[in-house]
Amino acid sequence: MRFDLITLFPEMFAAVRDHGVSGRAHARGLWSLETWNPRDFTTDVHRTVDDRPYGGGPGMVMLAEPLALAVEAARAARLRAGADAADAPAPVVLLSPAGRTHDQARARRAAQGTGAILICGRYEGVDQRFIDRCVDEEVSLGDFVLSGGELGAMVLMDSVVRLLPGVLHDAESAAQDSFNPALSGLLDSPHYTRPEVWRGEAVPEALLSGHHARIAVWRRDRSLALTAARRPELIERARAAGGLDARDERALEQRAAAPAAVPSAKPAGAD
Ligand code: 9D3
Repeated sequence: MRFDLITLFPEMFAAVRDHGVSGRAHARGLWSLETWNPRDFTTDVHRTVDDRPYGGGPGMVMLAEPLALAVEAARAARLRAGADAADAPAPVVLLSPAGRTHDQARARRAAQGTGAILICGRYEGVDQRFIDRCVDEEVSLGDFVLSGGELGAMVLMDSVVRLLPGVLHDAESAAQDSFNPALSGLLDSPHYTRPEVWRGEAVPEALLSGHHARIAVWRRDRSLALTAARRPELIERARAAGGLDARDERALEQRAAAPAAVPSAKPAGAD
């Protein structure tokens, strides 16, 4: 898998290329990353990559031509490297607050492909004619404002690369397995490690029991309670996908009757 980043800040990508799970996978050759700076595709002495918006308004807009030349260079390099088949070019994706929101389903789909050319915008935006002519899809990270597309592109790549075969250790992969009953799209149960008592707080007794079935039931119940309290829409989704059995439904009913001991997610001040 190969990603080509169109960016004014190529140095930022060391974060995902050189660190952690994605960094290890990169070092092992499971994916690659190339950067293309629109500034290197300018022809004027000032190496201009942006200009003022027609119609007025705040901020600057990225020029179409340096972006288009950078995309064309990236596309040609991918073909030369054999990263894509000539008849199946990788998509050109613009990171944009106006895009469809990235999620795990999109990450899974992208992990089946050969990568992408990712366009990272800066300033107020990108000339719409470049988007119309060169971009296949726009992807957002969610409803908050970033200063540019680079962090979005890194989040997207991290979510895709960790799904590639051989990237995760066996243990990590097993935890991700969709057949793992502890998942089915619910939030994970809480985790504990040593010491058994920390600042007066003990580890839940069930986890110390050594009784595997009892531990599994405890985790499932914590997972259901946490999900019902924080992300009720995920309960609905799991139910619609057939991911909740009769015991799960009973546990949820009991929860609804007896107000749950689920910690608040701190802010909002309900505590
Ligand atoms: C005043 C209107 N703003 C739109 C919400 C302007 C604007 C803000 C931020 C234009 C571009 C940006 C830069 N953001 C991204 O490039 C971006 C982004 C984001 O801001 N939020 C969530 N996902 C993404 S992906 C790329």
